[in-house]
Amino acid sequence: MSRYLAITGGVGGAKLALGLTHLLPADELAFVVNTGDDFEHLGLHVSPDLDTLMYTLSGLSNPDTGWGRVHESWNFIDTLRTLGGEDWFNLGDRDLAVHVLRTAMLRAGQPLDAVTRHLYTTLGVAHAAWPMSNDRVATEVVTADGRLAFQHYFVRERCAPRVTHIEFAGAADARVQPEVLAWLGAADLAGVVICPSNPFLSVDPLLALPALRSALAACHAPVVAVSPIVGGEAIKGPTAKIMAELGLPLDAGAVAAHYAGLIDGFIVDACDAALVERIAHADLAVIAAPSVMRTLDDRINLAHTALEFLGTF
Ligand code: FO1
Repeated sequence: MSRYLAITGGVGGAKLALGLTHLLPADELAFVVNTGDDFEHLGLHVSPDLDTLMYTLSGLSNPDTGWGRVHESWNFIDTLRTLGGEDWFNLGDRDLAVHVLRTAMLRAGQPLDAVTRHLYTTLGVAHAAWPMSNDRVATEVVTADGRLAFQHYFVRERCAPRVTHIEFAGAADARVQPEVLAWLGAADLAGVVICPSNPFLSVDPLLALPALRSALAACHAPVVAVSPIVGGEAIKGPTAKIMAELGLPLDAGAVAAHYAGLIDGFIVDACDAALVERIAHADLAVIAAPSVMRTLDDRINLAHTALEFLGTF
């Protein structure tokens, strides 16, 4: 048996994650998920990236947004609005049940990984998805308008403020989910995939955990990342805007450079084939392949490409 670990954040990462689950059974594939986006809102513990992956893998994701649940209704948030409550973060009625239950279980003393396992299992997800840590790590976006908690930057301010830098409060002391370190050190680990999530907002929180970063750097199996930048633009979300604000060149090469020392392989989109030779070097193999995931077949094909690529090292 060979095992694979996939690192994922939000919507883009979940799409490739779904493709991977179509190719690998639950005992051969597990996920480690960003929790830097987690926050306490209206008294509830919300874990957006864990939920995006959960809804995606259980076939319940909202196809229009990529986050939240399909066939959602909005009575709660509409009523909250009429009462003058905070309505900038859209909590759907069905989704709300997840946040209420997670919060209750956490308050009763269960750790986040156990709560996550319960939710995923009851929704029929067989593959393990571990929060990167049970300890609180909070992504904070330092902007020209001041420091903002992640969801305030991302949803309330619609990523408008200019980003100066990004911090991960609590990361230095957070304990990494032990199963993640066990998989990274396992003799039968065949590869690690860094999904095409935002490198700065969604993957960096995991890499900010010192033990996770060093385990990934020391991992004996190959690590490949898929570029979220295609043709100089982000498929979705603010990646390109943030790269411009951080003074980075707007192409896939800047993402590969960001992961330097951690990855052995890098997948750029077929339309960026001209970048392959420029990005590749003695320690980094680069391939170009279709990477825009509109359909389930696109997701499975990209997953297949990533696994085949891992097999070449
Ligand atoms: N994203 C939005 O752009 N607007 C929302 O109102 C919103 C609500 C929301 C509720 C639950 C949830 O699990 C995710 C939600 N998201 C929303 C997505 C979330 O902010 C982002 O997907 C991630 O945090 C970035 O990866």
